[in-house]
This record gives sequence, C-alpha cells and structure tokens, in this order.
Amino acid sequence: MFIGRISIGLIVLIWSTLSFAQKGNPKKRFIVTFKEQAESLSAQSFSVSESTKEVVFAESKEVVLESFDNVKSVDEDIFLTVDSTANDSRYDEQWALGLAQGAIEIEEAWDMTKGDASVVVAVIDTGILAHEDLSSKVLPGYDFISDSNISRDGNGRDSDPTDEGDYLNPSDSCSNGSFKSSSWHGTHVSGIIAAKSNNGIGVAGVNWNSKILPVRALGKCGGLTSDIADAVKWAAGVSVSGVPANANPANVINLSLGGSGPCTSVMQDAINSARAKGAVVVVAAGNNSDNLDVNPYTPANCQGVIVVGSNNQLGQKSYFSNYGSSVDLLAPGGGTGGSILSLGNQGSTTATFDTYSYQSGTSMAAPFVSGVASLILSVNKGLFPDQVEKILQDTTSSFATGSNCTDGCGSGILNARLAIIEALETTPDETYSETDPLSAGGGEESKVLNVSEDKKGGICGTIDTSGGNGGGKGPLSMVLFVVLGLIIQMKKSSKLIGGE
Ligand SMILES: [Ca+2]
Ligand SMILES: [Ca+2]
Ligand SMILES: [Ca+2]
Repeated sequence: MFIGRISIGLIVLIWSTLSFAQKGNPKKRFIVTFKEQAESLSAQSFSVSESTKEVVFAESKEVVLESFDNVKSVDEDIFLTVDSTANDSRYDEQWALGLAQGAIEIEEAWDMTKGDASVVVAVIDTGILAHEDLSSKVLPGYDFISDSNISRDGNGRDSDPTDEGDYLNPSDSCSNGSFKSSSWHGTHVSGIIAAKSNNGIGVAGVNWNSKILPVRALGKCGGLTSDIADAVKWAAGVSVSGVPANANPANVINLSLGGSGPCTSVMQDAINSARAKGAVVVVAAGNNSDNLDVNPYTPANCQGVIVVGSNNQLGQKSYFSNYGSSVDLLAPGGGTGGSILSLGNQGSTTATFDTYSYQSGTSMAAPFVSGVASLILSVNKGLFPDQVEKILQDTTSSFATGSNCTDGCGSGILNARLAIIEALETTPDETYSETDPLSAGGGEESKVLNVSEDKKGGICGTIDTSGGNGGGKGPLSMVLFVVLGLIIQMKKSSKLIGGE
C-alpha cells in the first residue's frame, strides 16, 4: 500500500473523530483520486492503471495536494441539493425565519440540519391543542395544574395537557373587569419551535423533526410557582411525587412565562435539577420594558437559565422587552415591523377549530431560542447546558445600526446558521460552566426581597400571595403569567388551514 493512503486513512479517522460531525460539516469535503502504480517497474509501468479514491476533509484543495503523494486528482465533494426553504402556505409571512436584520437565518441552518427526532423540547405553558400543523410531533405530556379553579378541567393534576382556555370573564378576580379571549399560548409557542414544516400548509417550525413535550402549568389567571417548578423537574426526567415518570425527558425546556418577584428556592432547585439531567432551560425576559437589574422578574432572575429578550423585524429591541445584564440574547418577538405568526384557534373561550394567529412578546422570542437550541443538540447531543448557552451567545447577529439597544440586550440577535456551525465544532465538555449575572431578586437576595408590592406582572399583573403559607402547595405561591405583550389578531389571523 502507499504511504499516502495509510496516512489518509489515519487522518480521516482522526479528523472525523475529533473535529467533525458526520452531518453538515462546515469544512469542505474532497474526493482524492490516487495513481495506482504497477507492481513491476517495466518500461510501460508508469502509465496509470486502476485508481483508488478516498474522502478527506480540509480547508482547501491546496491543503489536500500538499498533504499526500501520488495524487491524481482532487475534487470537492459538493453536496447537491436545493437550498433549504419550506413550502408551507404562509411561510412568506414568517419574517423571523429569514434574512431580515431582525431574523435568524434559519434556511442556512436547515442546509446543515433540520433537527433530530430524538431531541425533545418541553413547553411549560397553557397546555396544547390538537392542531393539524403540529399534532404528529407532540409527545404525551402532563397537566400540572393542581388547583381546579385554575385548571378548568374539573380536577387537579392528570395526564391530559389539553389547553382548556385561559379566557377571563369580567367577574374573574384577575380580569381587571373586562373579558379576555383565550390566548392558546402554549400551542402558539409550540408552533414556533416545531410546527410541521414543509407540509404545504400553515407555517414552518424552527425544527422539522424534534418533538414537543407539552406540560400544562398555566390556566385561568396564570399558574402557581409550585406547579411550574414541578413541571420543570418532570419535564427533565426528575421524579415528582404522585406523578408517573416522564418517558421522554426533555433536552430543552421553554418557559415563556414570568411574574414580578424573586427567584424562589423552589424554582431555583427545579432548574438546578433539570440542568443536572442535561436540560437547557430557556426563559422569556418579560414584557414590562423594565431593567431587570433593578426590577425583580422571575424566573428570568434565576441562575442557570438562558434569558431571551425580544427584537423586532428591524433588528432593534422590541419596545416592550425587558432588558438588563441577565439577558443573554434577543430573538424575534415582534413589535415594530410585524408580529410572529404561529398556530392558534378560533375559539375565544373554549377551543373550536384550527387557525393561525399573530402574537408578540418575549413569549414568542424564547421559543425561537429553544428551537435553535434543539437544532444545536440535534447535531451535537452531548453538549452541556452551559455550552449551548455559550454557543447561542457567541454566534449572534449584531443589532441594527442606530439601534436603541446599546446596553442590557445580551450579545445580539439569535443566528441559527452560525449557532449550528459552532455546535458542529464544539466538543462536549462537562467542566465548562458559566455564572449568570445576578439580577434583581436573584441569588441570596431572593430570601429577603419584599414581593408584596407589585407594579407589573404580565397580563394580570399581580402576585397572588407571597411568603409563608399563602394558600398554594409550595412554600411561596406566586402566580406567574404567560409573557405575552400583545395579542394582535390581524385580519390574516383567522384564515383557516388551506384557506390561502
Ligand atoms: Ca387537570
Ligand atoms: Ca406547516
Ligand atoms: Ca444566562
């Protein structure tokens, strides 16, 4: 055998083992054809006879030529495909996925991965509806709402995570005296992450193949910290008393919810235990236009979470988005330029039939990050939560020139393409860790913070009870809300599936 071929074999082995994933390698792939010399050096033996081929990865053709002897030819092994796009009927309304200043470059990421079916994203939210553009991607979830006054399904915890509607009647204590339609928030959030892409109808999700684990914890007026914390633990595969084990532990947990107050020890413990199972926890920054360094907003002020603020289509911070040193990055959430299209339902109280709706808020921004986190883990499942956070932060796009976001908006705007490239080049490292900046109500401060005064707390804006034994199951029963800035029901929102 030729020395060249032996060294190639060795190099291919080393390179493919150490540096490169099998899929979507960012370095170029070359087919090297070698000259095959005859056994005996007769006068005619210098003619080239049978040739052999090898595949190598390298920066350039020149590098390959310099590295090996007896090379007959080097050709780049080009991957031929159409550029990734999606044929969903309303795909052109999904500005957040494209190349606009405030968008995430998802098509370029899809050229490298469309997601792995073994990756699971938990959506801890209002529950889920059986939407035509999502259902096949939904795993069996759970209803963690312990209070039947909040759950609307007539009971406490059970195995059915169906969204029963979070509408409010004027007589409801948290309604501010006016009727409010159901948001179908959990279905909207889930659709951003994993609506069925390229099926010709509706919208495309960030991840074409990974699964949604619906965990219901928010109902009428919000949800209790004790229920949400148990939902976080269960989602990650941690055992929760009285609840069957989760057969599909989540790799990513999306929390598009929050409320004013400290990071409780109950919630921090749940996050810590989920992280110990390897789960990436993504949290919305909230929609109060507040600086989180001085305004306590939870669970964004807990440690070990990826805090996501919102940017608009122009690549600026959305006017409603909270900001501060704990915000890790921004992702599309609407505001000036357009809201976020995803899955909805026509029913204003209980569910009727499938629609698509525009909503805006950091609730919409967080699932873009969760979706890209699931793509990162699809190409490199061994990565640890802090590594995923670092990749997401390292690879952001810059804000628009003259942006209002000079401080407290994290490293920039989510960029799926760059995130996948860095994920492919990152080696799993259990020892890598990051410490989140402390924001108001985080860390030790949570033990002394007075949360009785509430100014701003999401839709309903109040903390139900705090401290001591305030009526719920946990030591601190705080009501958290969906982080939804505006529900913009544009004319397009009530279009039916296939109606276009
Ligand atoms: Ca129930
Ligand atoms: Ca679709
Ligand atoms: Ca963080």
